[in-house]
Amino acid sequence: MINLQSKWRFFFMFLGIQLVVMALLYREGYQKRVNYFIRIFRKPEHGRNGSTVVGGDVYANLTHLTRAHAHREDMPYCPLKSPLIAGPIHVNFPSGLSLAAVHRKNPLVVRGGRYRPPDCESRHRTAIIIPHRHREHHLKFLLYYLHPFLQRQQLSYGIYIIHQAGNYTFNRAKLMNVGFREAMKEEDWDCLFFHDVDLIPEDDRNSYVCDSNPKHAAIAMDKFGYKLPYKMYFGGVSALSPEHYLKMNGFPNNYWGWGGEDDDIGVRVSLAGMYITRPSLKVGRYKMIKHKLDQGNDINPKRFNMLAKTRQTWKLDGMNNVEYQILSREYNPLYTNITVNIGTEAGLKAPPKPLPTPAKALPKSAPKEPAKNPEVTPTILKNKSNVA
Ligand code: UDH
Ligand code: NGS
Repeated sequence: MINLQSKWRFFFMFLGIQLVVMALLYREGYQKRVNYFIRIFRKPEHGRNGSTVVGGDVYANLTHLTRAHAHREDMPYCPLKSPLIAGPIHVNFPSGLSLAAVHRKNPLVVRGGRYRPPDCESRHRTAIIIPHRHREHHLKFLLYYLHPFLQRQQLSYGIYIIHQAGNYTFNRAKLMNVGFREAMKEEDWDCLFFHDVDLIPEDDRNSYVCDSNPKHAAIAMDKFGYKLPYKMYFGGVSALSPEHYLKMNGFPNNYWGWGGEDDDIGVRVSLAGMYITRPSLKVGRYKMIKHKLDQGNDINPKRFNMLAKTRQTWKLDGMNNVEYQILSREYNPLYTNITVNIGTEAGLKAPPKPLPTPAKALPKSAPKEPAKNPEVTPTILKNKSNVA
């Protein structure tokens, strides 16, 4: 029979255990422990190859980083392998996320979406180039994950959004050419990541640093069952140094609409005497934010014919003939937003309009000079007539 005394003994033993557990939680770091318990109860995600991948919070490890001290000159180089790297990242898309909240989570990111590790001199300077139009919702999520992902890798980095103005057919590859030139004007980046807005990296060991040859980073996407869809696939996310980029004359300017431009870029790599490198399938994992084909980005019916001619066209079309007009450059807290008029197949300037018939003559109040390209309605014109 249990008497009153032993009841109290049990009670104090229970209390003692509670105190020990609480002390352990406190000592080991609250965040880390909570994550650990969450992971135990979360349903594990299964990779296609049977491997179980359980990701952690992309913001774990970063909270202790504080603002840089004034004398950056005496700072040591960052270690070869960042101690902040933790492997798989848990990616989900919670409703109600705002850019302001992403900004609050990333207090060390400065104007224009720039970052330098506060406690060491980074060994790498990486620019992220994101082609964009009407995907603000995706951009928010990408920024939420990409900023801490890059910080964990102890990179000096900048994020550039290259926003196609107007409603004319989208041109992903030409926007990348614009991004390359405009980013290189600002800083001597040693690596450029060309990054779709809807792809979220799921493992921070996927290094956002260039290789000795062009790298295809998004090799294992969830929508392809975490496998490469075909051997020459070069879409989604790729990384080139400025030397690689110029050696292959950049990307093609003439793929308007969906499809084929990434294959053309892949072919250019080998035509320029280089080859594609890739991370492992375990590390090059991405989750795609699901969406349908956008308005203004119809499937390009000419893409197969164009692809068949890449060997003849790559030296004639690319960085050496890219024409565009910068409409604005904004240094937002989380990214640099470059809005650009890339024109149409007919060129930067629209073809001349037929003269109005007398009956339809313009009213006197009409502007004397029509807009240069009626497809493009610039809302913000800060750096006018910046034709590259
Ligand atoms: N993008 C935009 N706005 C657009 C179109 C494309 O921002 O209107 C950018 C964005 O960065 C996007 C990238 O260009 O991630 C690639 O475009 P995409 O996402 O449409 O291409 P993806 O091949 O998806 O990833 C296509 C989905 C349906 C294709 C069906 C054809 N079989
Ligand atoms: C190929 C396209 C690529 C595209 C890839 C994946 O067929 O541009 O599919 O598409 N090439 C051609 O059309 C010539 S996806 O499944 O992401 O819609 O990137």
